[in-house]
Amino acid sequence: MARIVHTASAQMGPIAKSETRRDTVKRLVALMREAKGRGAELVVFTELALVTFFPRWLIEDEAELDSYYERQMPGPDTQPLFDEARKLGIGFYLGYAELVVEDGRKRRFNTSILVDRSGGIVGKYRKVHLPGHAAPQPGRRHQHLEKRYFEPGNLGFPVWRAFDGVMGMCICNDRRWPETYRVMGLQGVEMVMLGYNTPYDHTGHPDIDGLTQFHNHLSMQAGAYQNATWVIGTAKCGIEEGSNMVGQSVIVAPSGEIVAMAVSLEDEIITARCDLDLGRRYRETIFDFARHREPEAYRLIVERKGAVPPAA
Ligand code: CDT
Repeated sequence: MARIVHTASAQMGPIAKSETRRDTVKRLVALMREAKGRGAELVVFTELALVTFFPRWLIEDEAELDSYYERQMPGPDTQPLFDEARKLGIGFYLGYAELVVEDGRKRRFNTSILVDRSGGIVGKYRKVHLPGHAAPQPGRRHQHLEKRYFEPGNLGFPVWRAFDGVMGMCICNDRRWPETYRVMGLQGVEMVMLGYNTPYDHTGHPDIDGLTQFHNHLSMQAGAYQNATWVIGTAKCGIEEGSNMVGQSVIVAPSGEIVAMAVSLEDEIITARCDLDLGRRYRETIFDFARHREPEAYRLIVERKGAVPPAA
């Protein structure tokens, strides 16, 4: 029997600094309802979906910084999302800033969860590849202080059996790294969900920044194709507190083809009928890892670090 997951990407327009979490959750619930109305059984929200992208500022007051984080999930403000999911019978991916006491200390992670159709948490992922800086950079209009506000994720790249398939998660900058997809690909992932907040000026080099949209799609399409997996990429976009962020949320098939793409820079639902068996024809032929990967060769190359002799 075909394993079809009707999936939605719920792109978000800007979240103002002044917007309350409660109001943002109302927006998420409205998007969830629209996704369900269009036949989706799984909706992918964005990275840090509950608040404005606060790493763009240096925040020195700890109480202010803490206010952007969730201490429990669900908590009082996010419970309506879980209640609605259960009522509608729709699952979701949600990105948020997580504050926990672990190993006897306060720890901060850029986190996502996967929730099933009954409102139960299936799995949690913590962002591994943190971009930006730990200290403010002089001369930049907007900072990108993820290395200051988060620790690298300590949960690896697990996959979960859910929605009749093998599901994986990553977050924003992770999508640019082949290791992200390959570690999940080696575990047989069939759908990778991710959210992103990508300012157009993220490198500070105009020639690279001019390719922001291209690189956004390139990384997700390559990750999908090379690992025979669906990739659902959901933006927070538009001009948020003066920072211009890329949209073009996409649903990418295991062929690497984009099958749905957002066209606005606002809250917008896109959907696709994702056949989880579509990856098989790649996994059993060109990307049959068991037959064609050469782990021994990779190991030798890594061991011979300096294989290219330094110039005389
Ligand atoms: N949020 C996030 O990870 N954004 C990065 C761009 C910032 S780099 C300073 C991204 O890879 O899209």
